[in-house]
Amino acid sequence: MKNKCLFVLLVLFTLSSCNKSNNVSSSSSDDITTSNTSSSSNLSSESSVSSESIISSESSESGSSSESSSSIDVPQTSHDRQLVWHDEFSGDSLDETKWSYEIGTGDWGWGNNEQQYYRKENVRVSDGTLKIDAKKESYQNSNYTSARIITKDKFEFHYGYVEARLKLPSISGIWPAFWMLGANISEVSWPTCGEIDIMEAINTENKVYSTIHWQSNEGQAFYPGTNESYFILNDRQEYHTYGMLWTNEKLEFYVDKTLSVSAKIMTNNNTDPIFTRDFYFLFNVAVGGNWPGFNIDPNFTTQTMEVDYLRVYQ
Ligand SMILES: [Ca+2]
Repeated sequence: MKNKCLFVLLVLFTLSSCNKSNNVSSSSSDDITTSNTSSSSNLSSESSVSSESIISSESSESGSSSESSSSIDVPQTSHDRQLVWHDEFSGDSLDETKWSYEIGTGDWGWGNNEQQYYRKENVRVSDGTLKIDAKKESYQNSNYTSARIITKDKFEFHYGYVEARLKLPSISGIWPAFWMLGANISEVSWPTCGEIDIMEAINTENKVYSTIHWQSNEGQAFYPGTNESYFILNDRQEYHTYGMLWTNEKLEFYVDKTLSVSAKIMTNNNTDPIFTRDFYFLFNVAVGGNWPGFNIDPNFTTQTMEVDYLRVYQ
């Protein structure tokens, strides 16, 4: 749920429309039905993560693999998937054949009243990981800097199993995110393009959120709400895997192979089937904003989101 009011006509959406609580919940929309479980099932570790060819990171936390996989189709189907795109962040700079930078403050703080200025300088790649550094430093008219990178026009896709291994910052005012936007955003703007938030976290909460946003007849809609779409993680500053299984029927979000949130996509209705189209990835770390608020820790100096890999299987 980052983003994006910047693309929205003010006459239609005020800034507050980016606040989930003010918006139309998908519970009133029949195009998306959902279930939300905190720990219903595990992905077997052999199935989705472990392509033997990828060994750059010791996936020590491969999740519990003992769970029977018969209850969901993820293990069986992902077992047959092939790695089609990935970044292991193994070089010494960001691979710009895969990623582009978004620079500046966007409009209205990227639609969220975010306080940071995004710069290339806040991205580092070293020791096999990507680092996005949010810093307390004055630049242009901002008091903080950070970075936001996207795969728009470089890698866009739909369907498959996606997984990133992340370490997240945790301090009052911080807002790291691993998410996606519809590739047609330039033509139809947000939220018509659709948004898939695979992982978001704010402040020092022990929660990681997964949410989808789209345009409904009533305006911006999203699922689930902030009160129910999270997964409890007491150590988000440590590495965890954040996965998403995307089929023509549903989006399922996983933390360490455990199902967190599921949203069923029904395409045989009168709603634009946006989640059956191409999306692109984004990583960013915002400082302040409508969702985390503006109580930024005065001791904030540098906070880093670290990414070991991002992999897509189809
Ligand atoms: Ca890596």
